Amino acid sequence: MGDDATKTRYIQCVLCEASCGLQVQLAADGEIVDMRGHAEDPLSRGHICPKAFALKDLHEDPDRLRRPVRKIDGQWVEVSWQEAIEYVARRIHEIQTAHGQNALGVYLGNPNVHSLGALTQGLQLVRSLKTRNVFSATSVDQLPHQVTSWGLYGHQFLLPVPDIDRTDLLVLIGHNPMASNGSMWTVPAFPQRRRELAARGGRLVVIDPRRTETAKVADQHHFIRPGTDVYALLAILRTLLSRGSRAAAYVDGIEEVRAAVEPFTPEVAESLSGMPARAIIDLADALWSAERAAVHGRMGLSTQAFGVIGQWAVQLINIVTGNLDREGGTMLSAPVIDSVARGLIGKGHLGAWSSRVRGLPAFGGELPVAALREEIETPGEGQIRAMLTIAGNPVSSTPAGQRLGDALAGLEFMAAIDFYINETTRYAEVILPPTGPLERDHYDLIFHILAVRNTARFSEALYPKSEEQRHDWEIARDLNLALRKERGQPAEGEDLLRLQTSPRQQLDFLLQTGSPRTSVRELAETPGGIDAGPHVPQLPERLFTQDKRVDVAWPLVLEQVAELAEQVRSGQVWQPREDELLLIGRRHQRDNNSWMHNAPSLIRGRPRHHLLMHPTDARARGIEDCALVTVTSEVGKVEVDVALSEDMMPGVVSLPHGYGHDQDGVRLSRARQLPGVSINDLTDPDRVESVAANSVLNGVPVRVAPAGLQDH
Ligand SMILES: Nc1nc2c(c(=O)[nH]1)N[C@H]1C(S)=C(S)[C@@H](COP(=O)(O)OP(=O)(O)OC[C@H]3O[C@@H](n4cnc5c(=O)[nH]c(N)nc54)[C@H](O)[C@@H]3O)O[C@H]1N2
Ligand SMILES: Nc1nc2c(c(=O)[nH]1)N[C@H]1C(S)=C(S)[C@@H](COP(=O)(O)OP(=O)(O)OC[C@H]3O[C@@H](n4cnc5c(=O)[nH]c(N)nc54)[C@H](O)[C@@H]3O)O[C@H]1N2
Ligand code: SF4
Ligand SMILES: [Mo]
Repeated sequence: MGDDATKTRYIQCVLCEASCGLQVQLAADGEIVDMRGHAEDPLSRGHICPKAFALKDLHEDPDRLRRPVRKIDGQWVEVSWQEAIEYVARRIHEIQTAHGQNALGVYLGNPNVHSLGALTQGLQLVRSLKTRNVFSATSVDQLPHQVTSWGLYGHQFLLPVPDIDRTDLLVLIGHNPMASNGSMWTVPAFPQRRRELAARGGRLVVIDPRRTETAKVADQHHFIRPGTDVYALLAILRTLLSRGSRAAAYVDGIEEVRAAVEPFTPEVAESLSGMPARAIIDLADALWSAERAAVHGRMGLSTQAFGVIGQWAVQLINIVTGNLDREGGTMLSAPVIDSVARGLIGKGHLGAWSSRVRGLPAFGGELPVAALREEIETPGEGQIRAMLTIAGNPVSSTPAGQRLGDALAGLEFMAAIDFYINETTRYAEVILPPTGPLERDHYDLIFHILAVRNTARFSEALYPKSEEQRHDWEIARDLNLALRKERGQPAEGEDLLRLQTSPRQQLDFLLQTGSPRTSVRELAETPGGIDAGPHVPQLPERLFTQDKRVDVAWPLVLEQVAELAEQVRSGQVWQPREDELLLIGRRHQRDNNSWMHNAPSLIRGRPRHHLLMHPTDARARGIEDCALVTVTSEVGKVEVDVALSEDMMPGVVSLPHGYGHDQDGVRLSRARQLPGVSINDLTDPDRVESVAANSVLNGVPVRVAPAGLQDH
């Protein structure tokens, strides 16, 4: 407890998947006078990172919208909630009536999964819009994970996570948790957990084209040519299968896999990936002989052409070494609210429909966002003529982003649910701003599924919302109700009841029927929440496959593995041209995708927008450190400062994403002063992953030259 003048509150940070518990000291006037990681939190154990302090900046940010705005004659004008909601509902209704339901496109951004109200009333709104043109940040991110879990385990959210607290060998591929704090894996306090791994004699191995912050604390780091992990992983799998298989009794199809990976020798893998054959064999041996080992592949592996094959191979490596569903291996959580078992999240389905223009497959009710621009720009039946974006910034975060922006400018109507006028929402006609993270109640329906320990934590709003504000769930509810009124189909029965039940009440019901049973009240009175212990084995019972077995010989994947083998045999494997470098992304501890650059506490310090480049590549092009260079890809060209770095694999350059805010119409006074460009003005929507069309954001071929030189 604080002294007389201050009050101690326990909340949760929602800025990333680590989901840290925070201890906040409030002065009598409500000012945050101290913030720290909550040491007693059973999941996050006191962890905090610089972004959490920026929650205060976000809360106080004068650029953050608190009332709806409407663009009238090019000027933003504040309007009442009623007027704004009714107007948006009417325009959506008019356009869907005139051109069909699919004429409305929806884009859901990442922060939706970090808001309880977005997952309750927000998703209910999306369903009520009845369009097939739903897109989200999933397809520039973790789609291959979900597809792989669906294909192997029968449910897109049966996602095993490394049991870092008990493993002896942790292998991370295309993942940089020292900066990102973990992903598809809620592992707060990664640095501390990594130190504990070392203290018990365990090892960390990193495979990444950049010597990242995580690579620097690893026992071993291997460079790999971007986009070629699949060859190294198939070679590791092949080497393992030559030793044997420790797959569980519920696993079928190992022999087919053994045959399929036969062509991928460590030597073939070395020639394509740059990872030495010796290192591949040694890593396979280490995985085979470790008592307990866990392999996790993340952004770098997902956002490449063979992202699903790569994620499948990761699962197979864990399966074949006997580490799936085993303490110290990769394990499934048993969350108090089991959104998977209770059917709150669908199992997933692939290709039930396809995008109109390019025929890219839908997964789990969503189309790949790489198809969004062409769906807006290509005339014909089913063309998108209006957009609703919810907590998303696709102009910054999806391939050829600015071209998408140009397409948004040509829409008949666009609305956004967002509290910033940024690179995307500036194209909207109406913006409906929800309350911010400190003004709303929260419970993680998603990240408890991915957490390294079973816990349950409720986070109560630190501040009440002001009279003028609305929560995201209220906006979604009111828009839903207004739309139904427009349609002459008022909401009724269970639907209406759910619309009107606050997320907190819905949560309470879920907690009271959870396991172990608890309640909002109990959690609110328990700082840090309850600890339901470490993970325990749950397979095969928890599988969603019909026969409760795992068939690893998944035809879709094996066909592609055969195709890859054929490409290797015939020498048809894609290679960049001689003058091309491969562009990859990166994250920094003090960036948060595209949207926290207005926070003074985060943009302090040395600039970090640079193109990182190996000195050898720079020398070959006559580029000096700190010079201005042009970077040209198939779709765009940018000018940016270069920083030479031995941490880069030769032949590879890196830009962070979420930069480049200085644009007309963007109302982010501080972010606009930040140097940097958007990497997604270089990434190419035509480059998509082979199974589910996730965007290929890494390994993009580019040419780099000193600025001012004519570039041919
Ligand atoms: N090249 C490249 N591109 C990438 C990536 C990469 O590594 N490289 N990473 C990809 C990944 S992993 C992701 S997740 C995506 C993210 O892509 P997006 O989700 O499209 O973009 P964000 O930058 O997260 O922007 C979030 C938006 O939500 C708003 N917002 C924040 N909180 C709330 C809220 O509570 N409610 C509402 N309604 N709005 C809110 C912010 O103002 C901002 O406009 O970017 C992807 N793009
Ligand atoms: N500080 C901070 N934390 C964040 C975010 C943030 O923006 N800032 N964003 C959050 C979000 S939405 C997400 S999804 C997570 C993502 O978390 P991470 O998966 O850790 O994301 P990145 O830092 O982009 O790491 C991807 C790594 O893959 C490497 N890489 C690129 N191409 C390849 C390749 O072809 N093969 C291999 N093996 N590696 C490759 C890159 O060099 C990079 O180190 O982070 C979350 N946490
Ligand atoms: S790691 Fe940082 S941003 Fe992520 S939840 Fe924890 S405090 Fe928040
Ligand atoms: Mo993400």
